[in-house]
Formats: sequence, C-alpha cells, structure tokens
Amino acid sequence: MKSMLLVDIPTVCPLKVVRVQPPLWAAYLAKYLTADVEYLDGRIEQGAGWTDGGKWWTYGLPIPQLTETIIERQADVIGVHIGVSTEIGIAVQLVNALRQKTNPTILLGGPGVATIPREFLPPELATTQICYTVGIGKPLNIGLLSSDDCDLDILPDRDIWWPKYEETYQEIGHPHSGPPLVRPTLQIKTSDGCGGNCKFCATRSQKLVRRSLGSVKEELRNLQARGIHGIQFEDDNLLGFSLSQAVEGVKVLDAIVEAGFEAIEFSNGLTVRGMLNQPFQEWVRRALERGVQIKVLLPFESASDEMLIATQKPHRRADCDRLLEQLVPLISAGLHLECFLQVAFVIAEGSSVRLEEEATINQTIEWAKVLSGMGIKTNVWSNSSIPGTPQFGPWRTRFPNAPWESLLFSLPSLFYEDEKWREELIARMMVVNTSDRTAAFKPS
Ligand code: B12
Ligand code: SF4
Repeated sequence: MKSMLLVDIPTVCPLKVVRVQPPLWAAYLAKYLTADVEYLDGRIEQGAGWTDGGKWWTYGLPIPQLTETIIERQADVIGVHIGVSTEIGIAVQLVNALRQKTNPTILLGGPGVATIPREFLPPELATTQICYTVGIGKPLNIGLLSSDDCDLDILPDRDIWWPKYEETYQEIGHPHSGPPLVRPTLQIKTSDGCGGNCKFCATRSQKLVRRSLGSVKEELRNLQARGIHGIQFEDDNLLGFSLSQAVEGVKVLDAIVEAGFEAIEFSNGLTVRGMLNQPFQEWVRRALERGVQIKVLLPFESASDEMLIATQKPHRRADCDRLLEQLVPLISAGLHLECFLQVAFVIAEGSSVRLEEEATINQTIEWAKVLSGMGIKTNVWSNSSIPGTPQFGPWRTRFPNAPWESLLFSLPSLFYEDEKWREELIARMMVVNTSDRTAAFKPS
C-alpha cells in the first residue's frame, strides 16, 4: 500500500494573527484514501512561529525545515493543502525545495488552488498534480481512492489530527470571531454548495447538496463521544433560500439541539434570505429557550442596494433590516450576533474592473456604527478579488507580476469609526491589492 503525507503549509498574512483551525479537509481525505495516511501541520508543528517576510507575515515552519520534515517522513505521495490562494507563493517555494532534494509525487488540493484557472498558476507547479474538487465531494482520481464515486455521507476521520487539535487549536478559537462560546467546539459540514451566484465568491454557482440526516446524526454522536460540547458550521448555505430548503436545514439544527450540544455557532453557513424563513426564526427561539447558546454571523455585505446588485447578492438592504427586527430582540435572550460587511468592492465589467465609490463606502461604514450600537459585533472588511470569481481574471491581467500574496487579502477592520481609516482606504483603492490598502492599519 502506498503512503501519503497530507501537509498543511504555512500561511501568509499581512498581520500577526494566528489563523489555523482543525483541518476538516484532511479528515475527509484520510477517510477517502486507501493509502496509509499521515498528517503534518506546517503551521504549528514543533512550535512553529512567525517569521517576518517584509510586509507579510508567514506563520509556520520555515521552508527548509518544512522540506526536511517532509522528506524525513518518506511518503510515496505528498499531498499539499492550499486553503487560500495567497498560499500559492509558499507552495511554489516548497515544491522547488522538494524537487531539489527528491522526486516524490506531489498532489495539490484545496480551494486555494482548485478555484484558479490554469493559465494564472505559476509554471513551477506544472510538475504537480492538482485536485480540482472543493468541499466534501469526490476528491481525486489517482488510484488512491477507496471508490471513484465518493459518498457525501462519508464521515470525516478526525483521528488523523486529533491529538494536535486537543493541544493547540482549541486554545486559539475561530480566527474570525474569536474563542468559541463553549470549549471544546468543533466544526462540521452538513452540506456542500450554495445555489447563489455572488460575484466575489469562489464557491459560487455550486448546487446545494446535503448529507443525509442519518450521517449527520452519526457524526454528532462521534463528536459527543470525544467530549465535544459546541458545534461550529462550515456549510456554505445550510438553510438554502426557499422555505422548503430551510425546513431541511432546520432538521439538522434540531438534531444538534436534541443531541444535547450546548452551543451552536455559524461563522459560516447562513444567508440572509435563508434566515428570513420562519422555521429558522422559530428554531432560534426554541433553542434559546432550552438554554443552547447561539452565535450567528449576519452576512449583510453592504449597506447599499447598488453594491448588492452589482455583486449579485441574493438579498437587499430591506431584507437585512427585516432580519434585524426579528433577531435583535433575541440578544437579551442570549443570542450572539456578529455582522460581516465589506467595502472597496471590486466590480468586474467585461474585461475591466471598477472599484466601489466613496459614497457607498461611507454608507456601509455609517451602517456599521449603527449595527455596532445595537450590540452586534460588526466587522468591515476590505474586499479582495478572489481567484475563481469573475473579478479575478481582469485583476490578474491588470497586475500580471503582482505576487500571490498581494492578490488576495482582506482584513477584519473594526476601524469603521476612524476617519483616518476611511481616508486611507479610499486612497489605497487604486493600488494593486486590498492588503496594500489595509495592511498599514495596526489593530490595537
Ligand atoms: C473554514 C474556512 C476558513 C477558515 C480556515 C481556512 C483554512 N485555511 O483552512 C478561516 C476562518 C481561517 C478562513 C480564513 C480565510 N478564508 Co476561508 N474558508 C473556509 C471555508 C468556509 C470552508 C473550508 C472547509 O473547511 N471546507 C470543508 C473541506 C472538507 O473542504 P475543502 O477544504 O475544500 O477540502 C476538500 C477538497 O478541496 C479536497 N482537498 C483539499 N485539500 C486537498 C489537498 C490534497 C492534496 C488533495 C488531493 C485534495 C484536497 O479534498 C477535501 C475533501 O473533499 C471556505 C469555503 C468553502 N466552501 O470551501 C472558505 C474559503 C476557503 N476561504 C476563502 C478566503 C478568501 C479566506 C481568507 C483569505 C479571507 C480573507 N479575505 O482574509 C482567509 C484566509 C486565512 C488564511 N491564511 O488561511 C476562500 C478561498 C478562495 C481562494 N481561492 O483563495 C473560500 C473558498 C471562501 C469563498 N467562497 O470565497 N477560511
Ligand atoms: S450566498 Fe454566500 S456561499 Fe452563496 S454564492 Fe453568495 S457568498 Fe457564496
């Protein structure tokens, strides 16, 4: 039997923020593969820390050390996960370093590479194989798979990284919204795809497919057996958009409450239109009454219909206001609300890109202040053009030599109350990337 080493590579960030979470990708792959599988986390292995690469911070093992560690494991196949496209630059360095010392089969996978059109990938990666699946579904076809037709109901094999998770990840919490409501909390994914078509989203246009309720319940039992108290959703769109889709999603939510979990967090997975469906509202009330803690991220994106329409978001400002009317009163009953807004949108129009104008940026920043005053933890991010979206092609073509790190990054700001931030943001809108636009802002 062949052996395969699954590797999480260091990640790049314009700020000194730890961004790691238990690798669900590896847990699924380990289950699909017939090979002997080992896991190596290049971000946290051997107390890896920050190294300063100029304006970028690279979190994880330095490349020479990572290369040595990989070679020592002597795997037949090295499977590298590229979670976000900014890590492409690191992947190139790693592939070059490995090729100088040995000649293993290198497989790349994950949304960071799978969503990028071939023509935009650096030539150094031509010697690797790439898995073009994103999400739970069938991952690759290289003779290492247990079956050609992978079942969505397959349960992830968390054993592959469990000890590391216990030691390290749990302390870190979710990188966007901080520590979990209860510890330990672990993420699940009960569906794949969305059905939406938002212009800035790399997983757009993928049909919503669900795991069976039976397999979700089995996974919940497995997690409970490990002592997990909280669940965090990693679905794209658990509730779908329509009433009948929401009814299906609520069955999953009821199963979690019935199983006795103490907290449920949606840092991902709910859309505004999905949440407006009555069954979801009723579920929130039911769950809170039973003492379950709930944290919901409101993905409002923009205060202006102009931007919501330009980016093909399925909701409008009036939908957000309606949802607020329903959910804000529940804050006093224990509901935790967070909100995600973006400014400096990049709008693709044919082969050119246009940037959001000051008027709508101001509108969103003003709204952020209002939302914050309502007790909602509100983040305003600076938008970036993500590979795999209509914005990316023209963006890449306009800046053909920009490094990968520069093409994709936005930061949670929390700076919307600061006039200076707004001025800077506007000044930086004409620069190549959102990181250059925002990296100068040091959170206190
Ligand atoms: C969880 C998550 C996070 C987490 C952890 C990310 C991580 N690095 O692991 C956090 C909160 C930290 C995060 C942050 C960000 N994220 Co994020 N995130 C997600 C999310 C919601 C789910 C990923 C997941 O766990 N899926 C479940 C697993 C089972 O699926 P999977 O990862 O795709 O893995 C499967 C296949 O891809 C394949 N596969 C994966 N790896 C490998 C490796 C090999 C060798 C093989 C053969 C196959 C293979 O097999 C797996 C099983 O089938 C996705 C959205 C999505 N739907 O995927 C966005 C997503 C990955 N994030 C995205 C972005 C942009 C970001 C940020 C850059 C946001 C920002 N602007 O700052 C930051 C980056 C931080 C960083 N440096 O990592 C984009 C990436 C787009 C791109 N092309 O780069 C996505 C796709 C969202 C989107 N719709 O646009 N994110
Ligand atoms: S609703 Fe969310 S997951 Fe669906 S396409 Fe839009 S941004 Fe992507």
